[in-house]
Amino acid sequence: MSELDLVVRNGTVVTAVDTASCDIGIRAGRIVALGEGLSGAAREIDASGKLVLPGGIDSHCHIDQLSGMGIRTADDFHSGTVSAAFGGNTTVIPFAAQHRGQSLRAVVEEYHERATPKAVIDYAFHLIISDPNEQVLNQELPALIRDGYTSFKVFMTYEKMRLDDRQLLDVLGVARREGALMMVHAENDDVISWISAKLLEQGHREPKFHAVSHAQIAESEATHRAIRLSELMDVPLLVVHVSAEGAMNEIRRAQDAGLRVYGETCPQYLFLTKEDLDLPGANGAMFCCSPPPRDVNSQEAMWRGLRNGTFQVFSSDHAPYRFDETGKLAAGPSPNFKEIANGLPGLELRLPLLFSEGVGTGRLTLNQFVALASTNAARLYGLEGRKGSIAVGMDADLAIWDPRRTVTVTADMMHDNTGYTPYEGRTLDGWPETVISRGRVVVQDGRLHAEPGSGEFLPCDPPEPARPLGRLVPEVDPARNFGAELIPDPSQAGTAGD
Ligand code: DUC
Ligand code: ZN
Ligand code: ZN
Repeated sequence: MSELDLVVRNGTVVTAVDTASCDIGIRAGRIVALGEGLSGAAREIDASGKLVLPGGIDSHCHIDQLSGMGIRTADDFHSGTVSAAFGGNTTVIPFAAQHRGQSLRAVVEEYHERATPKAVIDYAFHLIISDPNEQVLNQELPALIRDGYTSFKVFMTYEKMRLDDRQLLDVLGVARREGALMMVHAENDDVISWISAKLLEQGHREPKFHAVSHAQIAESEATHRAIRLSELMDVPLLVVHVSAEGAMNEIRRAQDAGLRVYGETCPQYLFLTKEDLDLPGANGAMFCCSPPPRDVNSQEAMWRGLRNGTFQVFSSDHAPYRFDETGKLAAGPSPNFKEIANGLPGLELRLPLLFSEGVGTGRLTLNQFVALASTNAARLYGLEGRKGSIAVGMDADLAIWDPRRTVTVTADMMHDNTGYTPYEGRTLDGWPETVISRGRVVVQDGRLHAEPGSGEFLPCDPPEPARPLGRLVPEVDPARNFGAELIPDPSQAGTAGD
C-alpha cells in the first residue's frame, strides 16, 4: 500500500450509528483506512481529546441569490462557503433559483458560473421552481433531474414565487416520473396577505407585525395541503423550515401513516422567538424570516421533533441580508414589515448552536447530532456513499471538534458578509476547530487554508423509491452514546476555553 497523505490520529470518531477511538487514514481525498496505529503518512493531525465527525452538510442555504423582491443575499460563494467551513461544514446545498420568465437551465448555468471560481468546499444545487411552464415541465426539469439536480423547492407563499395547487400537482407529476424529491415552503399565502393588509390598514407597520401576519395556522394548513398533494402523486416530500408544533404534527401523522414525508427545522426556531422582532425602530428587521420565530413552547416542540426523529434535517436556511440599504433597509430606513427582506445568516453557527444546546444539555446524543448535522442530508439528497459519514471509500470530509472549548459569539468572529449575527453574545460549548474537505485542510488554527474554486460540484442521485428512508435519526440509546465522556457536564461551569 502506498503512503497515506494524512492520518488523523487518536480522535473519538463518531458517526450517526457508532463511536470508536481510532485513526483515520486518507489518500487522494478519500478515507482508505480506519484503525489503530496507522503509520506512514506524509502529514498527521493529533485529535487526542477531540471528536472527529463527518463534515457538516448544510442542505438549505441561499448563496448569491436574488430574492423575490429583487434583493441579493449578502454572501457570494466565497464568503458563504468560507463561513460554512468555519462552522464545521464540508458541503453546502444552496439553491439555483428560477424567477418567473427565466429558463431553468440558464439559471443553473448562471449559478455554476457564480460558484465554480469561488467555492472552498463542495456543493450541490437544489432547484427553485417559480415558473412551471411547458418548457420547464416537459424539457428543462426532467433533463436537470437526470443531470443530478434531484431535489427542488417550491413556495406556497411569496407573491412572485408561489405556485397554486394545480401548479404544485404539475411539478409533482414530473417528480414522480423522473424520481425527484420536492421540498416545500409551506405557508398559506392568502392567510398571510389578508392579515397583513388588515394590520397595515390599522397602522401596524413595525417588524414585530411580520410575526403576527405569518400565523401558525397558515403554516399548518399549507403543510397539511402539501402533504396531501404529494400523497396523491406518491412523491417524497420534505417540508422545510418548520417553526411550529401544528405543522410538525402534520408531518408526524403522515410519517405514522407510512408516507415518505420528511421534515426540517432550523436554528432560528430553537433559539429565537417573536420577541426578538420587537426592538426599537427597524432593528427587529434583523430577525425577520419566514416562517418567523415563534415562542418558547414552539422551541420545545422543535427540540422534541429533532429528538424523536420527526425532523430528519437541521439546516440553517442561511439567507443573509445586511442591515443597510443593500438588504434589510432597501425600502428605506423605516420599512413596513412587508418591505423587509426575509432571512437570517446561519451557516457558521448552525452546528455550534446545535452541539452546545443539543448535545451539551443531553437533549441529543452525539450520534443524533451527526445524523442531523450531516448523514441524513446525504441520504435524503442523493450523496450517500460519498458524503455524510466516516467509512473506507468515502470522501475524507471531517470536522474535528473540541467539545471543551467555550466561545462567546460576536459578529466580528463570523466569516460571512451579513455584518450582524442574531446570536450575538451567546456562549456556546464545543467548537469545530479543524475542517478537512476531501483530505485538504480547509480550516485550522482559526485560519482558512483553501483556495477559492477548490470546492467541487456534486451531482446528486435520485431519492430511492424502493427504500423508504423512514425515521433517519437513530432512536435514543444512551448505552450507545459513546464519546459522551468528552462532553463537559453542563452542571460544571467554567471549563477551559476562550
Ligand atoms: N424564508 C424563505 O422562504 N427563504 C429565505 C429565508 C426566509 O426567511
Ligand atoms: Zn422558504
Ligand atoms: Zn430558505
